[in-house]
Amino acid sequence: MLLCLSAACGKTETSIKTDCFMDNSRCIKTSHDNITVSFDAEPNPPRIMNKNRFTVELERGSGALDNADVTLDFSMPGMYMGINRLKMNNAGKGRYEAEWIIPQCPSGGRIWTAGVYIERPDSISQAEFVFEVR
Ligand SMILES: [Cu+2]
Repeated sequence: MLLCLSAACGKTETSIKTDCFMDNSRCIKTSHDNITVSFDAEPNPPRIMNKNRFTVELERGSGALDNADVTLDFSMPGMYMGINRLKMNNAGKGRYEAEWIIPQCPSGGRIWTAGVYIERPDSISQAEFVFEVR
C-alpha cells in the first residue's frame, strides 16, 4: 500500500519543515513573477477526514488577479498519497475556492504540501505551502 518513491521516505516527519502555520492566520507567498498568493482554510487548521474549504487570493501590483485558472495540488512530502488535484472555483475579485476531504495517512502523517498553480493565457505561476493538519 505504501510506496517509497524518494530518498525522503526514511525521514521522520519532524524533519520536514512546515512554512505555513494555519492556526495563526492566512499564509502568504510571492510567486517568481510577483503574484501575491494568500492561502487559507476553514476550519483552520484543516482536519483529516473532514470537508475543508480552501481559499486562495491572488494579487498583482495593486489589483486582484481574477482572470486565472487556479489548481490546488495536495501531496505529502516523501510519500505517495495518490493524486489530489482540485480545480478551484473562481469566486471573483481574485478569490478562488475549493473543497477537499483530507484523506487519512496510513502512517499517521499530518504534514501536507499545497501546490498552487496559476494559469493564464500567457503564463503559469506557482506557489507552495507546507502545513500541518489536525
Ligand atoms: Cu501519508
